[in-house]
Amino acid sequence: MTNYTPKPEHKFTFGLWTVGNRGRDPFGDVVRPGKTPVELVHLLAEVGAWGVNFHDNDLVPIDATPAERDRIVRDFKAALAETGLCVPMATTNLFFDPAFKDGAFTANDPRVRAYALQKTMNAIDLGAELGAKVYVFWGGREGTETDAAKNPMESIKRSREAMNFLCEYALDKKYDLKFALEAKPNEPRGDIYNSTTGHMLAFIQTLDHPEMVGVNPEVAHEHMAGLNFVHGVAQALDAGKLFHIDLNDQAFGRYDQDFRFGAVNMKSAFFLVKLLEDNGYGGSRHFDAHAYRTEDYEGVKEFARGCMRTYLILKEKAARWNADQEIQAILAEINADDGSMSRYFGKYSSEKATTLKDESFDRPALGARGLNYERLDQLTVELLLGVR
Ligand code: GCO
Ligand code: MN
Ligand code: MN
Repeated sequence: MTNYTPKPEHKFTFGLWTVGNRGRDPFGDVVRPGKTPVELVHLLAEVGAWGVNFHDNDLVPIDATPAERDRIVRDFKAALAETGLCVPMATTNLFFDPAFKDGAFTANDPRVRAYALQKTMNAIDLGAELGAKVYVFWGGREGTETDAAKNPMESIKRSREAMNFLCEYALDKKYDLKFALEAKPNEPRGDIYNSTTGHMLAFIQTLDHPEMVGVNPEVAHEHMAGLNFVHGVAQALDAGKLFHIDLNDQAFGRYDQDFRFGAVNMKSAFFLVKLLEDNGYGGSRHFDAHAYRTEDYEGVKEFARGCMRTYLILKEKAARWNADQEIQAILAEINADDGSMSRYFGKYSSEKATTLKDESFDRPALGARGLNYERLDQLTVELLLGVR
């Protein structure tokens, strides 16, 4: 029987804003009392997390004096030292303050754009001081409700200029930091720029320092867009760009629900964990989610424990799937290759092209062959349901 206790090597992390979420929504007020960052670090240690992430203002209020900042950071460091938690990732809040109502790096007002750069440089300093190695950018307000308001070409240029400036800043300061860009199709803006992980991957290639910039895909965000998250993450892995990941869950077609990992789409959560584990993903497993609004802090701990436990159960299921003889026999059959076609694959040559054009194929036989995917999927379902 496997032990599903989280350990440091699993690299499970939570943001201060996740377990610290107080349940406010557009229709109702907070339902849980506030906890300080120090209290949240202790809560995370109690449930067995490895690391804690934060936005600048989750830790230091936006209007704190330098003396207050220093005291808060000192207390936070003491809590980290006491509990053994680390800070693998930090990020900037560029969405809450009314100054950012029209965006940060893409706002039409140049003073807002300059303030956003200043705020981000200070937040990068804070993250680096606490040991963060990944810096996330989520531009929740970088978008429009009406395209009359902003020129989309100009917005792309502004986003690029901001990322280039901040890459140079991190290099100038000699921080050991990589950037991870997080896409979301909408919410809070009507439409957000670079709306999917695929858009972000293409955008990164246009930057001055593409090597230090990757992605932070989030389950809920790709599902909001109706996309297959596993495929998006595979593309990021293939590009060597999966620097971070936001795990949660979400019913298709809904607003951003931020449910506990695996709470809704069990099968896609399984194939995601299998993808990450089979391919040796070495980064944080960050849960960007929060407890139901119905919960008190005991429920919040249940939520956090549940995210990690489900991940570990799915990891065990993935190992079982890889070891299951019947499943593997079907896979072997599906991928059978007698080598007779190998001469046509790989690098192009005009000779290859000519021989391939002369080859004859039994098209009806190709189409008539049953592939046994029904059996394969049912075996997967039974394995997940615990009867295999
Ligand atoms: C959201 C986003 C955020 C970001 C966070 C880190 O939908 O609100 O997922 O939670 O991940 O701001 O940059
Ligand atoms: Mn989100
Ligand atoms: Mn997120």
